[in-house]
Amino acid sequence: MLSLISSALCRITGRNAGAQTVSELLIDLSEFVNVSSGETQIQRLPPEPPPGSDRAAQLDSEPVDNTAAQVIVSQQFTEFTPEVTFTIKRCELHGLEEGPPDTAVLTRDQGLSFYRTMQTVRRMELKADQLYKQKIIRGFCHLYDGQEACAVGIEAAIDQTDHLITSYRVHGFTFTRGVSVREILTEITGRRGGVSKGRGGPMHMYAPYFYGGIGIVGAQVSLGAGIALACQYQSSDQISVAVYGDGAANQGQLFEVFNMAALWKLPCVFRASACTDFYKRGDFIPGIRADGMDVLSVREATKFAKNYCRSGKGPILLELKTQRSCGHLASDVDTSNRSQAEIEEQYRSDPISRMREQMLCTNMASAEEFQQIDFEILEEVEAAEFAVSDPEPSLDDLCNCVYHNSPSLQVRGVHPWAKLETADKN
Ligand SMILES: Cc1ncc(C[n+]2csc(CCOP(=O)(O)OP(=O)(O)O)c2C)c(N)n1
Repeated sequence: MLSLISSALCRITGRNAGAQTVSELLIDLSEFVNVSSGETQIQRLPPEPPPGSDRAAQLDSEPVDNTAAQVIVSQQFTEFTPEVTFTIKRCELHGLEEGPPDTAVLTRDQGLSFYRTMQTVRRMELKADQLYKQKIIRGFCHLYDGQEACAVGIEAAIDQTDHLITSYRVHGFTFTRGVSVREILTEITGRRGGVSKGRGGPMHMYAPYFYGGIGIVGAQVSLGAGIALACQYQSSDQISVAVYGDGAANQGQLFEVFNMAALWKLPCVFRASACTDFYKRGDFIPGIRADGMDVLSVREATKFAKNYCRSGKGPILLELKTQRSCGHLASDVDTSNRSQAEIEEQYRSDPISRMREQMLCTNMASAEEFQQIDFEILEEVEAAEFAVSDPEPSLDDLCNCVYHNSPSLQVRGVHPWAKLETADKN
C-alpha cells in the first residue's frame, strides 16, 4: 500500500519522493497538504520497524498515542550499539595497487548526523521544487535530491578548511558547508535574507573555503585546479575538491587541466559522477570508482583520495556512481528521460533509507529517533517560508559587493541606475 501511494504521488508530482516508511510518506504529502496546522489533521503514525528486528516485536506490543504532538524517544542511550563495522562495496581502481578499505566503521553519533544532514538536504530540495512549481523561484532550479550521500560522504572525509567547488547544482554542498536552509532558500527566491543578500541567486552562494556553483559546465574543474595550485604555492596542507558531472567530463578544458595538475602534482581531487568509466579518464592520473549512493563508501573513498593528495603524490580522480531522484531542472518531468526500471532502482538504492535501515537493523538507533529527526527537519524547512515573505533587495543595493569585502561598487554601465564611477571615487 505504501509503495502504491508513493508511486501515485510520484506520478502526480512527476517526482520520486522516495518514501519508504509511513512517516516519510506523511512528510512527502505535507509538501502538498498542510499537516501541521489548520483543518487538515493527519495522524502521526509510528514508523515501520525493519522486518525481523527486535524493535519490531517491541513496537507491536507498545500502545500507540496518535495524538502526541511530539514523538517521545523511549529507548535509553545505553541500550544502543555505539559502533558498527559495515562491509561496503569494493571500489574499482585505476592506476593504483591499493584502494580504500571494503569495511567502514560507523559510530552512532556519526550515523545520526549523516542521516540528519542527508534528510535536511532532501527536504530542502523538495521545498525548493514546490517553490519553483509555485513560480516563487524563477529561472533555473537545479535540484540535488537523491545524491545526498555524495555531499555528506565527501564532507565527512575532508576538513571544513579544505576547499570545495562544484557546479550550479549547488544547494546540497552549500548546506554542508555551513549555510542554513533559511539562507539558501531565501537566496534562491532572491530575497534580502539570502546568503548573498538576494543579489546572486543559486549560482552565487558562497561560504568559507567554498566557491559556489559555477554555471559554465566544466569550468569548476579548472578553477578547482587553480585553487589546488594556490594550496601548493602557499605550502598549505589543504586540498581542493572539484565536483563535476558526466556531462562536464567531456569538456576539453578538463583534459588540459588534468595534464597540468598531474605535471605539477597539484593536491586536487577531481570528483565525477554517474555511469561509464570516468575514473579512468585521467589516463596517467589514478582513479577510484565508489558507490555514490552509500555515504560510508563515499567517505572511505574520499578519505583515501585526500590522503593520496596530502602525501604529495598529485591529483586523483574519484568517480561516485550516483543518480538523482529528479530531472536535470525542476521543470523537467522525472519520468521523461528515465525508464520505470531506473526509477525503481533509484528508489531501492536511496541513501537516506539505507542509512536508517543500517542503523535500525544493528540497533544503533530507534525508529522513534528517526521520526523525531524527520519532524524537526520538517519544521526547520517550513520555517523557511521566510523565503517567500522577505523583501527583495533594493535596486540601489543590487550592484554592490561584486568583490569580496568591497563595500559599494557601482558596475559601470550595467544598469540604468548605476553611476559611471565607483563609490571609492565619490
Ligand atoms: C560550457 C557550457 N556548455 C553548456 C551549458 C549548458 N548546460 C547546463 S547544465 C548542462 C549539463 C551538465 O551535465 P553534468 O556536468 O553531468 O552536470 P549534472 O547533470 O550533475 O548537473 C549543460 C550542457 C553550460 N552551462 N555551459
